[in-house]
Amino acid sequence: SPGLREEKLKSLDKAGVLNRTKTMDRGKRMRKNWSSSWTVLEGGILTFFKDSKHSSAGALRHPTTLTTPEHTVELRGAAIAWASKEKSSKKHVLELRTREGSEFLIQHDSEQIVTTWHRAIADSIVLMGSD
Ligand code: I3S
Repeated sequence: SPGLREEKLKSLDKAGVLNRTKTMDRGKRMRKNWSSSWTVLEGGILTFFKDSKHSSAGALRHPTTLTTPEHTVELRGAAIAWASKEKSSKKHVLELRTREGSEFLIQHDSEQIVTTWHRAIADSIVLMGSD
């Protein structure tokens, strides 16, 4: 039911600081520009905020950056996977491809943190479906 799906999606909500770069914009390759970003997963939408300067653990919504999302990614029809070595020399890198053919790399030096995000994003994608 829709209510159960919403409850399941809500259980996957999370927020934290990640390193990220956009590498593709609707099929067009972009120059990498890694930056640290306050990142929020909420209701099947992933939002990268502009800066992570004042991030605080525990707050899902981040007051100072709430108004400045840099990228909003609708996870319906998206795909997430561990990035191949050719994509980046960094460790623990995820590759997120959107339905529109954009691509983001997501990274953190902590494998545990990246693994937790991987699961939450992958589970959200399944719940959002592809239709
Ligand atoms: O895919 P690339 O070109 O090796 O990515 C690197 C560049 O984005 C580099 O910036 P400059 O092109 O301004 O030098 C970054 O500093 C590197 O971090 C990028 O490589 P990694 O392997 O870290 O994703």
